[in-house]
Amino acid sequence: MHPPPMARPEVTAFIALGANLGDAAQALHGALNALSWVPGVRLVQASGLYQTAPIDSSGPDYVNAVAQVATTLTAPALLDALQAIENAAGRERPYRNAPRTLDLDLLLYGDARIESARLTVPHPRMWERAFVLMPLAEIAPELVPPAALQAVAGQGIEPLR
Ligand code: A4P
Ligand code: MG
Repeated sequence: MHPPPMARPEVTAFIALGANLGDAAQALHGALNALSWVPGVRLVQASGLYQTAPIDSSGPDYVNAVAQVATTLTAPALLDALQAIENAAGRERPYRNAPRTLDLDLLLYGDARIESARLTVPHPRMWERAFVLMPLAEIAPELVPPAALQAVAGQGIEPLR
């Protein structure tokens, strides 16, 4: 008799969602729904949607949001799931920071620090970006010091009406 496999403990992770092609708000709603169906991922909460000016990027305004999940997946397995959802939404990658139908970035995975070829966590640019920090502060204010929000205060962002 083998003992049953040990269940992995749940880890709290935060995911940034962004889109600026097609019906971006619909893409984000679809992504949240898809996330909630990934085995080993539990959607805990999501911020509202924000309309944001492109940063280091071109094209129409973005729609951005942040989701909190609890997951038994490893960080690389969670990234696989995020990329599968991006691909199912028709994501193409003609060049870096190209306009996109859907971008899902792993911001935080518990308190893990990861530097591998395909994954850097915490997300290296998150503290420079109002489109990440404002929705993150909405759902997890303890993670975003006021000074961090102030540092990105000049960037164009408003709740999507
Ligand atoms: N990768 C490494 N670390 C991570 C991580 N923590 N989460 C690797 C997700 N992916 C990570 O990503 C390229 C590679 O990054 C992946 O293969 C993965 O192995 P990608 O999604 O194919 O390309 P990308 O999105 O163009 O690059 P990246 O680096 O995610 O871009 P950024 O820096 O996130 O910028 N302006 C507004 N207003 N709103 C936006 O959402 N987004 C960007 C993208 C630029 N400007 C924006 C927005
Ligand atoms: Mg990305």
